[in-house]
Amino acid sequence: MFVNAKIDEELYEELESALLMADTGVKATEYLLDDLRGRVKRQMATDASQVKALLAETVADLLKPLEKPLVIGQFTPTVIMVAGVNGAGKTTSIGKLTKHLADEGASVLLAAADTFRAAAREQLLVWADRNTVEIVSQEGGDPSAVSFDAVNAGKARGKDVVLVDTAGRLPTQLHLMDELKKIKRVVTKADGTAPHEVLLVIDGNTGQNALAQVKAFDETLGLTGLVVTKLDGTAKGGVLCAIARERPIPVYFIGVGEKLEDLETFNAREFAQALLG
Ligand SMILES: Nc1nc2c(ncn2[C@@H]2O[C@H](COP(=O)(O)OP(=O)(O)OP(=O)(O)O)[C@@H](O)[C@H]2O)c(=O)[nH]1
Ligand SMILES: [Mg+2]
Repeated sequence: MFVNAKIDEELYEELESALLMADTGVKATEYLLDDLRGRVKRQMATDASQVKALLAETVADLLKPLEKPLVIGQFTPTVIMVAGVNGAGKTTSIGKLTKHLADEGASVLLAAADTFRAAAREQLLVWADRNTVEIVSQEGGDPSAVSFDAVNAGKARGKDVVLVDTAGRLPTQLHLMDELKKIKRVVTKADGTAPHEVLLVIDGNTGQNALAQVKAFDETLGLTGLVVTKLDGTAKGGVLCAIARERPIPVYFIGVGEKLEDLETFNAREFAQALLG
C-alpha cells in the first residue's frame, strides 16, 4: 500500500480501510488518522513510506499506556481472579501464566472455580500437572466456596500467587455476572486485601465486541488487567486501539498459541508494527 504512493486523500482512505479491517473501530480510527495528519504536517513528510512509519508511531503512542507489567510480591499470596466470555482462553492463559510466574520463581496455587462443567476442573488439573503446581478443587462445589478455600490454602501454604479460574459467561447473563461479584466478595472475606488483580481474558478474534466485554466486566468487577489471546492466527487485535481510547486497562499479556510457552508480555511498539505489517 505504501509503495510509490503519494500522500493524498486516497492514501488516507486506504489507511482508514486497513485500520477498520484490523478491528480498530470507527472512533479510534478517526483519532489515529487525525493524529497522523498532524504528524505528517509537522514532519513535512513527502512520501508515503514515511507515512507508514508515522502511523506506526501514532498507534504505538496510543497503546503505550496499556503497557504495564503484572507485579507480584507486594502481597503473599497475590490473588488473581480471571474472568471472560466462554472460550476466550481463560484456562489456557492460566496454564501459561503459571509457567511464566514459576519461571520468575513464584509458587502458584490454582483454584478451579469453574464448577459449571466437570470437564473444566479436569482441564485445569492438566495444566496444574504440566506445571507441577497444586490445585484446589471440589467435586460439585460452589465457585465462591472453592475460591474461599483456595485463598485460605494459599495463605496457609505460603504461596506467592493464587490464580482463580472462573466459568465463561456473557455480560448479558446477569445472574452469572452476579456470581462473579460473589466470588470477588468471598475472596475479600478470605483476605481483606484480595483480589489483588482481576483479569479479563479476551479473544483477539472478537473484534469490536471485545470493547463491550471490557466495559461490561469492568463495571461488574473493576478490572485491573487484560490478556488478549489467539493473536497467533489472523486476528490483528486492533480493538486494543479502541480500548486504549475508551477504557484503558493495562494489557499484561498476549496469547500466541496453545502451548505452555505461548504467552508474551505486551509491547506497544511491537504490537503496532504487527498491526500494520
Ligand atoms: N491459537 C490459540 N488458541 C488458544 C489461545 N488461547 C486459548 N486457545 C484455545 O482456545 C480454546 C479455548 O480455550 P480455554 O482456555 O478452554 O478457554 P476458556 O476461556 O477457559 O473457556 P471456558 O472455560 O469454556 O469459558 C482452546 O482450544 C485453547 O487451546 C491462543 O493464544 N492461541
Ligand atoms: Mg475455562
